[in-house]
Amino acid sequence: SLSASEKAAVLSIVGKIGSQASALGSEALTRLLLSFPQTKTYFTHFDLTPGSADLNTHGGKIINALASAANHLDDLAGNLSSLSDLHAYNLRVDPGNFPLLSHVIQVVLASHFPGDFTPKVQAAFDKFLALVSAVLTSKYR
Ligand code: ZNH
Repeated sequence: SLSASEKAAVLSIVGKIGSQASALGSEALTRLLLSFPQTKTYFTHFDLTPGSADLNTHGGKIINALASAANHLDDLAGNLSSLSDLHAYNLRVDPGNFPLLSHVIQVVLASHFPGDFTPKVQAAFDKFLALVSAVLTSKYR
Protein backbone atom coordinates (compact mmCIF):
# COMPACT_ATOMS: atom_id res chain seq x y z
CA SER A 1 0.00 0.00 0.00
CA LEU A 2 0.97 3.64 -0.24
CA SER A 3 2.52 5.77 2.51
CA ALA A 4 0.89 9.04 3.50
CA SER A 5 3.38 11.02 1.40
CA GLU A 6 2.87 8.70 -1.60
CA LYS A 7 -0.90 9.19 -1.31
CA ALA A 8 -0.39 12.96 -1.27
CA ALA A 9 1.86 12.71 -4.33
CA VAL A 10 -0.75 10.68 -6.25
CA LEU A 11 -3.47 13.19 -5.37
CA SER A 12 -1.24 16.11 -6.33
CA ILE A 13 -0.87 14.92 -9.92
CA VAL A 14 -4.48 13.73 -10.22
CA GLY A 15 -5.47 17.24 -9.15
CA LYS A 16 -3.82 18.63 -12.28
CA ILE A 17 -5.97 16.62 -14.70
CA GLY A 18 -9.02 18.83 -14.45
CA SER A 19 -10.96 18.88 -17.72
CA GLN A 20 -8.15 17.16 -19.69
CA ALA A 21 -9.05 13.53 -18.89
CA SER A 22 -10.18 12.67 -22.42
CA ALA A 23 -7.21 14.34 -24.12
CA LEU A 24 -4.70 12.71 -21.76
CA GLY A 25 -6.31 9.28 -21.98
CA SER A 26 -6.66 9.49 -25.74
CA GLU A 27 -2.95 10.31 -26.09
CA ALA A 28 -2.04 7.45 -23.74
CA LEU A 29 -4.06 5.02 -25.87
CA THR A 30 -2.47 6.34 -29.07
CA ARG A 31 0.98 5.81 -27.57
CA LEU A 32 -0.06 2.33 -26.37
CA LEU A 33 -1.30 1.27 -29.81
CA LEU A 34 1.77 2.64 -31.63
CA SER A 35 4.47 1.41 -29.25
CA PHE A 36 2.80 -1.93 -28.48
CA PRO A 37 0.82 -2.88 -31.63
CA GLN A 38 -0.31 -6.18 -30.11
CA THR A 39 -2.70 -4.14 -27.93
CA LYS A 40 -4.75 -3.29 -31.06
CA THR A 41 -6.39 -6.72 -30.81
CA TYR A 42 -8.62 -5.42 -27.97
CA PHE A 43 -9.84 -2.44 -29.97
CA THR A 44 -10.80 -3.86 -33.37
CA HIS A 45 -14.23 -2.22 -32.98
CA PHE A 46 -12.67 1.24 -32.45
CA ASP A 47 -11.64 3.98 -34.86
CA LEU A 48 -7.94 4.04 -33.89
CA THR A 49 -7.11 7.29 -35.68
CA PRO A 50 -5.32 9.59 -33.18
CA GLY A 51 -7.90 11.93 -31.67
CA SER A 52 -10.90 9.82 -32.77
CA ALA A 53 -14.12 9.98 -30.77
CA ASP A 54 -13.62 6.34 -29.74
CA LEU A 55 -10.15 7.03 -28.32
CA ASN A 56 -11.25 10.26 -26.64
CA THR A 57 -14.25 8.61 -24.97
CA HIS A 58 -12.37 5.51 -23.88
CA GLY A 59 -9.32 7.48 -22.80
CA GLY A 60 -11.53 9.70 -20.68
CA LYS A 61 -13.10 6.66 -19.01
CA ILE A 62 -9.68 5.26 -18.09
CA ILE A 63 -8.34 8.52 -16.66
CA ASN A 64 -11.56 9.24 -14.77
CA ALA A 65 -11.52 5.71 -13.32
CA LEU A 66 -7.95 6.35 -12.13
CA ALA A 67 -8.94 9.71 -10.64
CA SER A 68 -11.82 8.05 -8.80
CA ALA A 69 -9.50 5.30 -7.52
CA ALA A 70 -7.02 7.96 -6.36
CA ASN A 71 -9.76 9.40 -4.20
CA HIS A 72 -10.38 5.96 -2.63
CA LEU A 73 -6.83 4.90 -1.86
CA ASP A 74 -7.90 3.16 1.34
CA ASP A 75 -10.44 1.01 -0.53
CA LEU A 76 -9.08 0.39 -4.03
CA ALA A 77 -10.58 -3.09 -4.16
CA GLY A 78 -14.04 -1.74 -3.36
CA ASN A 79 -13.77 1.24 -5.68
CA LEU A 80 -12.58 -0.93 -8.59
CA SER A 81 -14.72 -4.00 -7.90
CA SER A 82 -17.03 -3.77 -10.92
CA LEU A 83 -14.14 -2.81 -13.24
CA SER A 84 -12.25 -5.79 -11.88
CA ASP A 85 -15.18 -8.07 -12.78
CA LEU A 86 -15.36 -6.52 -16.25
CA HIS A 87 -11.67 -7.06 -17.04
CA ALA A 88 -11.53 -10.58 -15.62
CA TYR A 89 -14.80 -12.09 -16.82
CA ASN A 90 -15.78 -10.07 -19.85
CA LEU A 91 -12.79 -8.37 -21.50
CA ARG A 92 -10.16 -10.94 -20.49
CA VAL A 93 -7.33 -8.52 -21.23
CA ASP A 94 -3.95 -10.29 -20.91
CA PRO A 95 -2.50 -9.06 -17.58
CA GLY A 96 0.81 -8.38 -19.37
CA ASN A 97 -0.81 -5.35 -21.01
CA PHE A 98 -1.38 -3.50 -17.74
CA PRO A 99 2.28 -2.47 -17.26
CA LEU A 100 2.28 -1.23 -20.88
CA LEU A 101 -0.72 1.03 -20.29
CA SER A 102 0.74 2.16 -16.96
CA HIS A 103 3.95 3.10 -18.76
CA VAL A 104 2.31 5.22 -21.48
CA ILE A 105 0.08 6.97 -18.92
CA GLN A 106 3.25 8.04 -17.09
CA VAL A 107 4.83 9.26 -20.33
CA VAL A 108 1.74 11.39 -20.98
CA LEU A 109 1.74 12.85 -17.47
CA ALA A 110 5.48 13.61 -17.67
CA SER A 111 4.99 15.29 -21.03
CA HIS A 112 1.96 17.40 -20.02
CA PHE A 113 2.92 18.25 -16.44
CA PRO A 114 6.74 18.42 -16.45
CA GLY A 115 6.92 20.65 -13.40
CA ASP A 116 4.53 18.53 -11.33
CA PHE A 117 5.42 14.98 -12.37
CA THR A 118 8.64 15.00 -10.41
CA PRO A 119 10.67 11.81 -9.87
CA LYS A 120 9.07 11.47 -6.44
CA VAL A 121 5.55 11.91 -7.82
CA GLN A 122 6.30 9.43 -10.61
CA ALA A 123 7.54 6.83 -8.14
CA ALA A 124 4.31 7.15 -6.15
CA PHE A 125 2.12 7.15 -9.27
CA ASP A 126 3.88 4.07 -10.65
CA LYS A 127 3.15 2.28 -7.39
CA PHE A 128 -0.47 3.46 -7.55
CA LEU A 129 -0.87 2.15 -11.13
CA ALA A 130 0.61 -1.19 -10.07
CA LEU A 131 -1.91 -1.42 -7.20
CA VAL A 132 -4.81 -0.57 -9.55
CA SER A 133 -3.56 -3.12 -12.08
CA ALA A 134 -3.30 -5.75 -9.37
CA VAL A 135 -6.94 -5.18 -8.43
CA LEU A 136 -8.10 -5.22 -12.07
CA THR A 137 -6.32 -8.56 -12.69
CA SER A 138 -7.10 -10.12 -9.30
CA LYS A 139 -10.17 -12.09 -10.40
CA TYR A 140 -8.59 -13.84 -13.38
CA ARG A 141 -8.61 -17.62 -13.27
ZN1 ZNH B 1 -9.75 -1.26 -19.47
C1 ZNH B 1 -12.96 -0.79 -20.65
C2 ZNH B 1 -10.31 1.23 -17.09
C3 ZNH B 1 -6.48 -1.46 -18.43
C4 ZNH B 1 -8.90 -2.82 -22.47
N1 ZNH B 1 -11.33 -0.02 -18.99
C5 ZNH B 1 -12.57 -0.01 -19.56
C6 ZNH B 1 -13.41 0.95 -18.90
C7 ZNH B 1 -12.67 1.53 -17.92
C8 ZNH B 1 -11.36 0.89 -17.97
C9 ZNH B 1 -13.11 2.62 -16.93
C10 ZNH B 1 -14.87 1.31 -19.28
C11 ZNH B 1 -15.79 0.43 -18.48
C12 ZNH B 1 -17.26 0.77 -18.73
O1 ZNH B 1 -17.59 1.34 -19.81
O2 ZNH B 1 -18.07 0.43 -17.88
N2 ZNH B 1 -8.61 -0.29 -18.02
C13 ZNH B 1 -9.03 0.65 -17.12
C14 ZNH B 1 -7.97 0.97 -16.21
C15 ZNH B 1 -6.88 0.21 -16.59
C16 ZNH B 1 -7.31 -0.58 -17.73
C17 ZNH B 1 -8.07 1.98 -15.08
C18 ZNH B 1 -5.51 0.13 -16.02
C19 ZNH B 1 -4.93 1.03 -15.26
N3 ZNH B 1 -8.01 -2.02 -20.30
C20 ZNH B 1 -6.80 -2.01 -19.70
C21 ZNH B 1 -5.81 -2.63 -20.58
C22 ZNH B 1 -6.48 -2.99 -21.73
C23 ZNH B 1 -7.87 -2.60 -21.52
C24 ZNH B 1 -4.34 -2.82 -20.25
C25 ZNH B 1 -5.95 -3.63 -22.98
C26 ZNH B 1 -4.80 -3.34 -23.55
N4 ZNH B 1 -10.76 -1.75 -21.23
C27 ZNH B 1 -10.23 -2.42 -22.32
C28 ZNH B 1 -11.27 -2.65 -23.31
C29 ZNH B 1 -12.44 -2.07 -22.79
C30 ZNH B 1 -12.08 -1.50 -21.48
C31 ZNH B 1 -11.11 -3.37 -24.64
C32 ZNH B 1 -13.84 -2.01 -23.44
C33 ZNH B 1 -13.81 -0.87 -24.46
C34 ZNH B 1 -15.15 -0.73 -25.17
O3 ZNH B 1 -15.80 0.32 -25.00
O4 ZNH B 1 -15.52 -1.61 -25.95
